[in-house]
Amino acid sequence: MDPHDGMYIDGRWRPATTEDTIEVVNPATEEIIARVPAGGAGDVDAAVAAARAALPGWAATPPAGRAARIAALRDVLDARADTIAATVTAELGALPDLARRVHAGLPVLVAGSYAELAARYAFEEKVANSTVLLEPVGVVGAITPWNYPLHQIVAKVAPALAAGCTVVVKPAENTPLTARHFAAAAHEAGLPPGVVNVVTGTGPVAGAALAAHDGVDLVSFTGSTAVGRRIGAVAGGAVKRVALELGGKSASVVLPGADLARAVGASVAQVMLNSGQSCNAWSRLLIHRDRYEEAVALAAGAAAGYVPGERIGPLVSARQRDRGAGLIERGTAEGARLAAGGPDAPRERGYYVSPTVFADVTPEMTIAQEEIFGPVVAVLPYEDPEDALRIANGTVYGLAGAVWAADDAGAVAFARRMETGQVDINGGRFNPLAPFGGHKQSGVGRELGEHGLREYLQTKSLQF
Ligand code: TXE
Repeated sequence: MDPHDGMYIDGRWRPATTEDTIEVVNPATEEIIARVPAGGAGDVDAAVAAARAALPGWAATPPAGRAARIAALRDVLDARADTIAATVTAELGALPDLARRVHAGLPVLVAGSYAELAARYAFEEKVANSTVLLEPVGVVGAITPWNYPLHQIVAKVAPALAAGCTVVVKPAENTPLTARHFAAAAHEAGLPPGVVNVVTGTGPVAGAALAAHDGVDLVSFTGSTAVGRRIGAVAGGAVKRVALELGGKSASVVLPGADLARAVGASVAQVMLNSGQSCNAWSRLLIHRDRYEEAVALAAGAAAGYVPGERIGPLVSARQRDRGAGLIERGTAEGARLAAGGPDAPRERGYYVSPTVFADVTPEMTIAQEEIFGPVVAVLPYEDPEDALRIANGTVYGLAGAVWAADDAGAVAFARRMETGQVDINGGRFNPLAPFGGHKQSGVGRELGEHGLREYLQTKSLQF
């Protein structure tokens, strides 16, 4: 059976139990490129049953054996990177270079990091007269979004496998084709049947069924705060483990003495990456009042360089495009000044939004509080570093951020007081082992590295 005709359950491709389908649309052309089955509760049941049946064998596989399979998965993902990148371009709209470097490349790094971690991790600890066993939590329900379609899956599945858990993935509606490539890669990597299962479907049907399923021990969700709250409530009610990676409204804070041009250029670039559809986007740029206009001009100039269709792709869907354009209109209506871009569509076809920079933004405006998930930078002035800290911490979110200062020590002192899960210091480099996740309403739990692995482990202590 062609992998694009069914669901991956118990090590094989099989037809869905429903007749419903989901249309997959290319956001750059607005054309329907595929239809995939919209799985129902029956498909989720079958996938969870397969994952439960596979659990004892996989959990009992020595860590070195699990590490070898994860390394094989990394190798298959690496070997198929060009095909995966082309699929991400087709269903997400990511430009080819970004698709290859980040969308296809990053998961290879992450899978590799968990192959290494599984091999060397101490799944037993000594605590005085006790031995603490770190055991797999069990069956994981992974509900993932479309913004980094492969990374979001691998960032959950790789640590789950390293821990000895088995997994049912419910990928986002917009990007099921990348998820299928992942399933095919897991198969080719020789993971035993049932260890990894992929059920395509809608959030309210397949996603909700998975989150509420009695056979699932841990729900790991990445997506909107609204859905995350609901999943958290369901999981809490069932006394089930839950990890939530939700929205953000991260601040890039440029302190006096920092290299302004470098800080502004890098901050705009960070937001424009993936057309602004990153939960860690530094969508607020905080600048000292003395250099505010200079920074606005730099940001506007940088944004203007992101020509839609050439240097920046579309948003994933008409819905996301409309939401972004609506929030831009709201910004103007609430009194912010457009320094670049605006709500008008920059191209005739495709769900593009113009790279936009807002000046004269005050902390209470909607565009300074709500996640836009589009190529929009809000530049806010501050009076002094204490004021900057108040503004930076003044949202319900706390996922990421950046501090730019004359030296690292000054930036670190400021970063220590930020209510957020990850801060880049003077343009830090990405580290796939650094824990990623939210403070406040940005979520619960961490992904990546050892902290990401621990989410999938539960402890048992033996007293001697
Ligand atoms: O997310 P949803 P959407 C934010 C971002 C974006 C907004 C809306 O601000 O503009 O969310 O995006 C599944 N039970 N982020 O609507 O609906 C759904 O099928 C169980 C931030 O796309 O939360 C998909 O697989 N599952 C973000 C996943 O949840 C349900 C990434 C995410 O979709 C469900 C994406 C339900 N009732 C959006 N309803 C980040 N943190 O990176 C939906 N789903």
